[in-house]
Amino acid sequence: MRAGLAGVVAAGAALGAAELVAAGTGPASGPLVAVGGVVIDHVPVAVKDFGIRVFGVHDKTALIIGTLVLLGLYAYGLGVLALRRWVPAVAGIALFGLLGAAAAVSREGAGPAAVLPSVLGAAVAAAVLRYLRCLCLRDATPSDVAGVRDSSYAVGNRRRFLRDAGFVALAAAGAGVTGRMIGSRRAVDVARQSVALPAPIEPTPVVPGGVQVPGAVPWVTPNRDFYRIDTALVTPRVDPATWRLRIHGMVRNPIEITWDELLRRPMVERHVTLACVSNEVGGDLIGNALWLGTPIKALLDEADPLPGADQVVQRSADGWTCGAPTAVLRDGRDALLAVGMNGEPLPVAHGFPARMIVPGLYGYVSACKWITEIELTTFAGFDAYWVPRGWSAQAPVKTQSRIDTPRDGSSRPAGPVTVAGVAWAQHRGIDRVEVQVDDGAWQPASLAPAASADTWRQWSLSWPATPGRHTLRVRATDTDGVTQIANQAPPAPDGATGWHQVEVDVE
Ligand SMILES: Nc1nc2c(c(=O)[nH]1)N[C@H]1C(S)=C(S)[C@@H](COP(=O)(O)O)O[C@H]1N2
Ligand SMILES: [Mo]
Repeated sequence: MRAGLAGVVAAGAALGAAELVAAGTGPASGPLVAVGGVVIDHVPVAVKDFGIRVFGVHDKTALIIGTLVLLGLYAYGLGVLALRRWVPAVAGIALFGLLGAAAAVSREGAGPAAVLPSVLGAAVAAAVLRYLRCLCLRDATPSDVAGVRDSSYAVGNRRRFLRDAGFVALAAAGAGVTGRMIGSRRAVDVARQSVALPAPIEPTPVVPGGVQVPGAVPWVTPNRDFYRIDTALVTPRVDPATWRLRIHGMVRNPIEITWDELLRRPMVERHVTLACVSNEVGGDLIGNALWLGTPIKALLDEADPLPGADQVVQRSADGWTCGAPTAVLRDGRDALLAVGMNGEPLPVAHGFPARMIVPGLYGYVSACKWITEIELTTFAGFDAYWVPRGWSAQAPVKTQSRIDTPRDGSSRPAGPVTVAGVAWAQHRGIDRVEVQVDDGAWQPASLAPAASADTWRQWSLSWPATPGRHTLRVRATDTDGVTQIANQAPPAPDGATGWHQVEVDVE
């Protein structure tokens, strides 16, 4: 019994090790997937049809499980055999390693390295079996093992066997899971690199010259510097080949689109500034990017929402949800189902392959990354992820402004100092920015041109700095004529308020 178990554990160790190696040599080079692939390609059509008929969409899972069961039986037999006759058992392992290796190199596009997972897996199996076999031998009974010398049936070592076999099994499972995770990560990175983004149907809106003010942050935030906020411990790796977006719920015409169908839809490019509701006054959880995407309004129109469906719930591959007002997504603003960010496919951390971008709403109510589902529902009927956690169900971006230079706590010589920064009121637009030095009068800053109402706007002011410690404050007014209020409120539940200020020492 224990000898057979040793065989099964050794086979598990082999698979775990092989999957870990396959993380480097490609997911198709793992023995299980390689052998499974060969079987699928060579099995008679009648058998394949039977499999699909019986197991439906789970036919591949059934195949893998079937293979595992066969392998388990074979390994059990080898374990028992190994107790008595080591050499034939090793030959049995080698045979399996060769089978896996042969299957792996025969796969489309496989290089010589594809043999490594199976070969190394077989070596691990032999080593594990050799070790566990010793533990079996030491307390096997004569009836178990004919012809083994008496000295081998030493003290009972059942506990040690179970402990070590359990340890090996755990390590194998860990190695297997890690290998698969790394492998799928690589596979999605490769898929992302091979995405050819479609051209927009109209020229990218021209950004007026001078949007960038010296001293302020880059007007377009490079992807690598773009803030990242999400609840994902490990970023979801979504393969575009299997990606689907389902639009359903309170609609007359549910829709499901594939990646290729999405890429064939009309695409536009828009600069949109995305802000996080958790951004403190003066904080940097905000960025501006050029997004390539298809207007979500057209897709929603096709799905034809029922009257009363006032909330569009977006759901991501990892189950996170956010909800935006249906009316906002259909009011004609550039709410995009986005696939590109600053000229490249969305980085994985920013939602590859597809995410939502809605000008004027905070990210937590509108900007679902790794999106796979859109459900028309009501605000009364569904609370998205952050709502039960104390955040507002509806959250338009609040007008805000920030001083980027000079930095808080910095010191500089007396004389003219450029004070500069950014201000934003997405989808309303910034009308005015004012700066206050100490308790003086509010002075109008000069505004850089606006690219659109959906992006932040930079500003600057020349300040004749006199010796001493000074406080600089900024406040913005949006095109509705509403000026930022002084009252300092924390980000929860619907965005911070208050004026950003910095202290500067002038010598
Ligand atoms: N799937 C998913 N999408 C998400 C989130 C998340 O936790 N999971 N966080 C949201 C929040 S709170 C913000 S502010 C934006 C941030 O987008 P970014 O990470 O690309 O800057 O993504 C939104 N989309
Ligand atoms: Mo956020």
